[in-house]
Amino acid sequence: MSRNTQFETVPEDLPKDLSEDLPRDLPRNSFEKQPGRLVVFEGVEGSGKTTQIKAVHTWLMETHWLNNRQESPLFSQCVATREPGGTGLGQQLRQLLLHPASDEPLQDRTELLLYAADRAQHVAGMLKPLLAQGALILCDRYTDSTIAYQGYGRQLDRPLIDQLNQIATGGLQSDLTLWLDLDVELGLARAQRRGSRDRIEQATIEFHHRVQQGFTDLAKTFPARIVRIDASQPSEQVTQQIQTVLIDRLGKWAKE
Ligand code: Z5A
Repeated sequence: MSRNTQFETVPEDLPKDLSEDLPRDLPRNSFEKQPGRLVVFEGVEGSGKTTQIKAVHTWLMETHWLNNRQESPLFSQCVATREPGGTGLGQQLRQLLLHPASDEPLQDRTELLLYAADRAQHVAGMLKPLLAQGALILCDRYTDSTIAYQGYGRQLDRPLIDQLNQIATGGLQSDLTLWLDLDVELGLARAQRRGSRDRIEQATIEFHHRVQQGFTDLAKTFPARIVRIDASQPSEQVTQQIQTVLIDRLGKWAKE
């Protein structure tokens, strides 16, 4: 998908089923008064984050939360972005992290710091300004990925990771995290069907299982923020699960 772009067009093939259930009795907030919201998609490789962000964005643009044809949409715009690589500098860091030019091994702490640098640039340069303008942001990975990959996967010190996440985000947390839960082997098989594997996809299967354990533990620890989505279902059904969660959250946010 194209990243960091506001999707201006409304495609023809919208999933319309659930949008009819959207509540119509919203308070007339203008987005000058309403803060933006950060919705994060997390999960193992190939769990369908990119596919779902695209589908959910398309659906949201047709709803009254965002549709500019409505009198007062709740959000000023909907922006899809990702980590690593949500900014210009971030794209260079992403290249270093996933497709390094040199054979020199990337040390675990170097990897951690590069993800933190990408996040610091993303949060201060893009996420916070957009949220201040009342945007709804759909972000492919955020702080939980660092806990799952560098904490559980690389087994780096958790207090160090929490501290770096805090420094990089300035305390900005997601309003909602959708955890696309999928069996590790299935996800890797899906991702590998696309062709060449990046540096992290080439890690051992034990590494990927530890990452999955990380997401499982995080979802148990933060049940209000992290919602589990069954990502083993066909794509359209995964989208419907996400729509159901979002309709509930958007309704609550509209009343706050
Ligand atoms: N990382 C980290 O270590 N620490 C951090 O702090 C952060 C990240 C922020 C980013 O890579 C890497 O950085 C990532 C974690 C690490 N590790 N790796 N590798 P990325 O952004 O390139 O990759 P990814 O985030 O893992 O995403 P992905 O592999 O591109 O997968 P995805 O976006 O979740 O899935 P997809 O592209 O939507 O779908 C994959 C394929 O499956 C595709 O062919 C789809 O058509 C298909 N698909 C999707 N949904 C379905 C369903 N429901 N059924 C069947 N097939 C499906």
